[in-house]
Amino acid sequence: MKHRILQAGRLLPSLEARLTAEFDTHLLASEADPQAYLAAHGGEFEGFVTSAGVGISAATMDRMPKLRVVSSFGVGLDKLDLAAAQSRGIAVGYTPDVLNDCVADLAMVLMLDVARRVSEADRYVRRGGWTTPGVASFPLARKVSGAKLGIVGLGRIGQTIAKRAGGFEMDIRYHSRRPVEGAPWRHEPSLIELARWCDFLVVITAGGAGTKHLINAEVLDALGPRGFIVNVARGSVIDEAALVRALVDKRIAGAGLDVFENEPQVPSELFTLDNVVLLPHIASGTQETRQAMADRTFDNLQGFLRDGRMVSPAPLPN
Ligand code: NAP
Ligand code: 8YV
Repeated sequence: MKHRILQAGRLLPSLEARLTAEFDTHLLASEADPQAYLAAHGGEFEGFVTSAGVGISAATMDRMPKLRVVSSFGVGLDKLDLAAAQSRGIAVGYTPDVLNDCVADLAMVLMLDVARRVSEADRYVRRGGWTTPGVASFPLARKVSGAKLGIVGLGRIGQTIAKRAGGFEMDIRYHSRRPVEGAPWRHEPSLIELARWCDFLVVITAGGAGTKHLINAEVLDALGPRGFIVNVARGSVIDEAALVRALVDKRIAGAGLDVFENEPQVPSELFTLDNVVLLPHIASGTQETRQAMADRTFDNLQGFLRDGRMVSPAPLPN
C-alpha cells in the first residue's frame, strides 16, 4: 500500500512526478475549499509536502491526526510551526545548504546592481537616454570592490556571501547573536555599530518572530545616506515602512530587495525610485538549485517513511 501524502501547493513538475509515482498523493490546492477538505479528509494522510513560503500551521496539524512527517521545499522555517510539530511527534524536513550558492550569488547581484546602477542604466538605454541629444550623461555609481560589507546573520548563506565578497576584496564584518567559531571575519555585537561602520549591509538572518523588524529606523539611520541595504532573508526582518521612508527621504543611499513583508505586494512608493532594485523572491531560483531542493524534499520524505531517517531534519525548537 502506498503512503498517503497531502501536497499543500504546486511544486516543480519533476518533484510532483516523483511524489505521484512513489506515493498516493493529493493536491490540497486543487480543492475549492481546502479547509473543508482538511476537516473531512485530513485524517487520511501520513505525510505533508509543503514549501518555505506556505509552511504548515498547528491548526492544519490538528486536522491531520495520523500525520507523521512534513517535508518542506526551502530552508526558511518561519512558516513551519516547529513547536507544534515537536509536541505532536511529527518529523519535519527542509532543504538547507543546497541553495547557499544561488542565494549568495543573488546577494552579490543585488549589491552590485544597486551600487553600480545596473538596472537603472538598463532602463536609461531602453528609453533612448543614451542616444538622445541634450540628455545628461548617465550618473556615476559607487565602487563595490574594496568597500566595507556588514553581514547580518553569518549562517550557511551568510558565510557563502562573505566568501564571495572576499573575492571583491571587501572589508567584512558581521552581526549575529553569537560569534561564529573559527570565522575569519570580525564579529560586531552591536547591529547599530555594524550599520554605522559599513557601506553595504546585507541581511541574511532567519525570519520569524525572533528577527521581526531587527532592521528598524535606528539601524537605517546608522547606515546613513551613503549606505546601501540588501535583503535576501525575509521581508519581516526589515521594518518595511521605515525602509520606504528612509529611501524616499534619501536617508540611505539605496536598497536591493528580494523579499518583502507582504509578498507579493511591494510598496508602490518604491516603484518610482531608481536607487532601488526589486526582485520577486528569486534568490534560489535557478534550475539547478530548485532541482536540488526538489530532490532533497523528496529524499527527506522517502527516507523518513522508509526507515525513519531524513537527510535534513529541521532543528528542534529550544
Ligand atoms: P542559518 O544557517 O540558520 O543562519 C541564520 C543566521 O541568522 C545565523 O547566523 C544566526 O546567528 C542569525 N540570526 C538568527 N537570529 C538572529 C538575530 N535575532 N539577530 C541576529 N542574527 C540572527 O540559515 P541560512 O541557511 O543561512 O538561511 C538564512 C535565511 O535566509 C533563511 O532562514 C531564509 O529565511 C532566508 N532565505 C531566503 C531565500 C530567498 O529566496 N530570498 C532563500 C533561502 C533562504 P545567531 O543564531 O548566532 O544569531
Ligand atoms: C524558496 C526560500 O524559493 O528556501 C527558502 O527559505 O525563501 C526560497 O528558497 C521559497 O521559499 C520556496 O517556497
